[in-house]
Amino acid sequence: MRRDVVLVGLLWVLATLVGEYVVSTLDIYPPKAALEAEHIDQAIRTLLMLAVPVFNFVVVVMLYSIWRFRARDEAEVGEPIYTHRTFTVGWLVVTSALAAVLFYNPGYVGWKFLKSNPTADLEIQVTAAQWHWHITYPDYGVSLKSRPIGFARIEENPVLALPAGKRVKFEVTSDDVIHSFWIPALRMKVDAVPGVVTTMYVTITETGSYEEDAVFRVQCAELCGTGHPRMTMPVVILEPEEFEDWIKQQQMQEAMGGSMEGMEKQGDGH
Ligand SMILES: [Cu+2]
Repeated sequence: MRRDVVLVGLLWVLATLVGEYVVSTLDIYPPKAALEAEHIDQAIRTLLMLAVPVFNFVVVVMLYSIWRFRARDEAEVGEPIYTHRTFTVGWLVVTSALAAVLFYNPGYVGWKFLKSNPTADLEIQVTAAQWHWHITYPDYGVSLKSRPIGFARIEENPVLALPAGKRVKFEVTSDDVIHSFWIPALRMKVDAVPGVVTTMYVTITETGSYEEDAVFRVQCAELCGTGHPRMTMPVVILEPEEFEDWIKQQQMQEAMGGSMEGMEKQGDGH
C-alpha cells in the first residue's frame, strides 16, 4: 500500500507539472481589445492553474485504482471503508483554502478593479429587446438598431463603432426580458434588466473589426427566447479620428432620414 501511495504521489506531481506548463503557456485566448480583457484572461489562467492539481489528483487516483486494484479473476467484495478522517479533513481544508484564494483574487481584487474608475470619455446607451439591440450615442445624436438576423448575415446589421484608446461607459437596459450585452473582444458583459440601468466601463486599447475576428461583435449572452442567438451585430474599433468621421457619417445619414428609417421599417416594428 505504501508503494502505491508513493507511486500515485509521483504520478500526480508529474501530471501536475505537465498540466501547469500547458495551462500557463497554451494560448487559448481570442484577440482582445480592452484593458479589462487582460485581467479577465489572467483570471481564467489563475483558475486553471489552481484547478490543475485538484483535477489531476482525482484523475490519477482514479486511473491508478482502476488499473492496480481491479478484480483479476473472481470479483470479491473487499473490506468496507467507513471513513478516513485525516484525508477528509485535509481535502476540505485544502480545497476551501484554494476557493478562499480565488474569492480574494481574482474575485475581490478583479471586481474592485472593474468598479474603481467610474469615468468615461464616451457614453453609449444600450436597450435590448426581443430580439434586437438599440444603441444610442447621446452626445452625438446617433442611434443604431440591429435586426434579429443572426451570425450568418450579421454584416447586414449596422456596425457598433468604438474609439480605440478611450474609456467607454455603457448604460444598459431592456424593454422586455433579461438580456445580456456582451462584446467578446472586450471580455466584458453586463445584464440588460427591464426597469434597471446597469453600467459597464471598458477601456478600449486596440483597433479591430468583425472582418478580422468574430469576437468583435455584440452578442446577447442571456437566453431570452427563440431569437436569442440572432441578437448580434458587428463591432468595429477605430482610431479616434476615424471614429469622429464615422460619427459624422452617421449624423449625415440620420439627417437625410436615410438608411436608419428604412431599417426600422423593415424591422419587426418594435
Ligand atoms: Cu438573448
